[in-house]
Amino acid sequence: MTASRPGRFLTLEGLEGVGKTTNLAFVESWLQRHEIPYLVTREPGGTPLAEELRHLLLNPRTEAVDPWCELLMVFAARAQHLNTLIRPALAAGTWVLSDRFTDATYAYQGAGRGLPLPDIEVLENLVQRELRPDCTFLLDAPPEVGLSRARDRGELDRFEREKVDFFERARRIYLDRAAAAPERYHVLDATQPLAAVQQDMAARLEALRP
Ligand code: Z5A
Repeated sequence: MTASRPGRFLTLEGLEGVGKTTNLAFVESWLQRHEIPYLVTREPGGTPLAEELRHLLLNPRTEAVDPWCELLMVFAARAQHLNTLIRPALAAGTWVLSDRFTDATYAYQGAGRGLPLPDIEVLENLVQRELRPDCTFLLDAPPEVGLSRARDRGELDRFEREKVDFFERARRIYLDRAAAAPERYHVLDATQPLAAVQQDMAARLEALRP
């Protein structure tokens, strides 16, 4: 995966409120300390057009959103993000750190909405071709942990309004995918204190250093 480009592609995944944003700042400070050029981005989003699509995806609306429409919007945003931001950065030797990526599509549109995983894989291959993250940190916790953190924040987005079993299914897929490709995923117990989570992350980051 890394043979033809010098930058590393790292992603953070997990249910809402598990600490993706918090730990992203930790990875960022690790990259700064090691003087590695990097950019931080997120999905859906990462470019002005993809951020507009994010807004359309997350905002609660009265019209029911068809799951296929949701899936295609996610991949439309991803195509823009990948081709205008991520690929050029990796080619230039910049490490890319993304808050969520395609694993979230398997979890939310696949397990959550019930769309067939092989159809998601078709879109993944079409849009991404060979590109996959080099390392994915999966912050794992029962849905109640993150949802209570998210609910403390106030206004809920369209996904945060889903019931707990939607998130249970999403969590299961995340863990299944991680178990199937342990060389790519690093599962972290997000119920631990932050210091313990980050100690675990630092060890994995050291292994990725050029
Ligand atoms: N989505 C999709 O459906 N399909 C896709 O393909 C993609 C995305 C890419 C984007 O939300 C939504 O898009 C997402 C799925 C969908 N659905 N939702 N909801 P997002 O990623 O922007 O938002 P989020 O997942 O809801 O993230 P978040 O709420 O910002 O949570 P977080 O970043 O994981 O957590 P945090 O903000 O770092 O931490 C939350 C609080 O917990 C904070 O006060 C921390 O200080 C605290 N915290 C964190 N870790 C700990 C530990 N270990 N102990 C104690 N307290 C902690």
